[in-house]
Amino acid sequence: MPGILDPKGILSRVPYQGLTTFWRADHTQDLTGVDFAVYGVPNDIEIVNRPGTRYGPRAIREQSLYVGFPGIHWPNDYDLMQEYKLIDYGDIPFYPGQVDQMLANTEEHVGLMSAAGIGTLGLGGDHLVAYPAIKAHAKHHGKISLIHFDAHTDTFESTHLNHGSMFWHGVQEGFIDPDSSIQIGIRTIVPPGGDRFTILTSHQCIDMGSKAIIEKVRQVVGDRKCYISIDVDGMDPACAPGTGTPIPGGITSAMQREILWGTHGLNVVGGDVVEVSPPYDPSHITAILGATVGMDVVYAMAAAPFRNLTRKSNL
Ligand SMILES: [Mn+2]
Repeated sequence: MPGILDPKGILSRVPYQGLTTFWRADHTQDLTGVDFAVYGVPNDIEIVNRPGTRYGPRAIREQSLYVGFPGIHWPNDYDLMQEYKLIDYGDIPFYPGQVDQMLANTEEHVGLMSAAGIGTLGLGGDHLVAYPAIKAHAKHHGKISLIHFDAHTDTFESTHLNHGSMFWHGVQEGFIDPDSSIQIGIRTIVPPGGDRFTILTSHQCIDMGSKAIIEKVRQVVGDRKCYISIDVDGMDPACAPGTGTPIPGGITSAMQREILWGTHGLNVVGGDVVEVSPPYDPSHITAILGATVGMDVVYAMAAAPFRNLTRKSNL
């Protein structure tokens, strides 16, 4: 008697039951009436250190079933799934090892979503998967301001696109505006030219505290169209051990989340959670964290003024 025993459908979200999609969203590529779409890009072949992020999207999806159960993603006061249409688009298709195909297909699929007015959340995959997604959004929204969490700036000049050079390429190609972009949690060398971005090292962040960081983010980005890219290695390896290039001395997951809550009201067009590498984390805590901050990004997209969304109810 499911209708009687479970009038709000809460039991259908029991974490260990049923098929796995992100946050139990419907798996479809039909974009009709969709507000937000989550997609995976299981790519990890042009990285500079340890592989494994190809398993990231699946692990984040699985752990997302434990996040926000039974429907409220604390500290938000409403169930996003009840108020808006969120879908799990599935993974972007590409033949294993074919990075050019991954880039082209990601750009094309995210482009379709962006053109339909949909806010996107990408699940990496290594950080290169952010490049085609931002490029696709820039085609519809114009130059993008980046809110980038990472231990590394990923602005290294290189003839090749990889997970440490893609934001240099994004600036060169003109779809990322470094002057209205901010990088948070950095604790590795800043390459020449990389300082056009506003940079907060992890140690500055710890000194400043979340409120001052949020103020800085809002000041740098303003009301521009922005994209939130979360490399989980921006957080300390104690919080996110399952990643390819961990650097000790990062911000905490608590600070990461507080900063994301502080992005409500900014014009967030899309975002991603990248570099979750399950083979290095048998506890799955990194994937749980990936799902948690991923949902935080979706809630931030729902609060973007340009989207002008109205909730279905006043829950
Ligand atoms: Mn990165």
